[in-house]
Amino acid sequence: MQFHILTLFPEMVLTGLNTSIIGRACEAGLLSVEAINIRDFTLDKHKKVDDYPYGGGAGMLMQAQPIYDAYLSVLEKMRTKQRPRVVYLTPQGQVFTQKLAEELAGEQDLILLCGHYEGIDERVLEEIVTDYVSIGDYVLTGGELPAMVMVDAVSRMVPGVLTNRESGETESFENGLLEYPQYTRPEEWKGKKVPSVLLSGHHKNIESWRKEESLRRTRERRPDLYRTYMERGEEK
Ligand code: 4G0
Repeated sequence: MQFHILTLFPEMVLTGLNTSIIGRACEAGLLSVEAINIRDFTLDKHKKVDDYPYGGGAGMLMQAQPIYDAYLSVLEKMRTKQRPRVVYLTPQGQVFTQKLAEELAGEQDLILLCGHYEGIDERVLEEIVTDYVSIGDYVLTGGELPAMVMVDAVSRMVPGVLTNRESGETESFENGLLEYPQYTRPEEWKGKKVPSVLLSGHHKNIESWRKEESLRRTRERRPDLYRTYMERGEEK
C-alpha cells in the first residue's frame, strides 16, 4: 500500500507516522508514506497557494492549480495506470469507520488531500476527489491530523503490518461490540481484585463472562452500537 499525502506541512505528517508500528511496516516494505508539498507546485513567484473567495466572505481558499499539479506528479510516479482513490479530509465528508479502513486497505495507492484555511477551490475537488471523508464532527486547523489517523487505521488492516499478537486487538470492533475489561498482574491493586473467574482457568465461564461484560459496556457507553447489535441478532 502506498500512501501519497498532499499537504502544505509535509514534515508534520512524516514525523508523526515514521514511528512505531507504521514505521516498522515501512521498513519491512509493506507500506510507504510519501508527503508531497503542494507549495512546491505553485507557479506564483511569491510561492502563494491561497487567495480570497469570489463573492466575498471570511478567510482564504487554497487555489486549484498547485493542488492539481501536485496530484499529476503522483500519477506520474505510480506504477499502475488505474485511477487512484483520492480522499479529501473535510468536516463535510462521510464519517470514517473501521469498515471504510478495511475497504481502503485493499487499494494499491491512496492519495490523501489535506486542506487548510477555509477549504479548497471547488473545481479541483470536482476534478480529482473520489471520497469526502471526516474523522468526526469537529473542526481542526488542517487535514493533516485526520490524514494521519486514516493512514494509521488503514495500515493496520494491511496484511502483515500487525503481528499475530497485535492483531488480536482488532477483534474488539469486528463483532460490533466494545471490548470487555482486561487485567494483568498484580492480582490485587489499591484494594481492587481481578474478577475471580479470570483466575479460575474455566475457559467456558471466562468466555461467557467476557461476552456479558462486552454487552454491558456497549449498552452503557455506546447505546447506538448496542441497538444495532441487538437488531442484527434478531435477523439471524
Ligand atoms: C476542509 C477535516 C478542510 C474544510 C479537516 C476545514 C476537521 C476534519 C478543513 C474545512 C479539518 C475532520 C470547511 C472548516 C481542515 N477539520 N473532522 N480542517 N472547513 O475530519
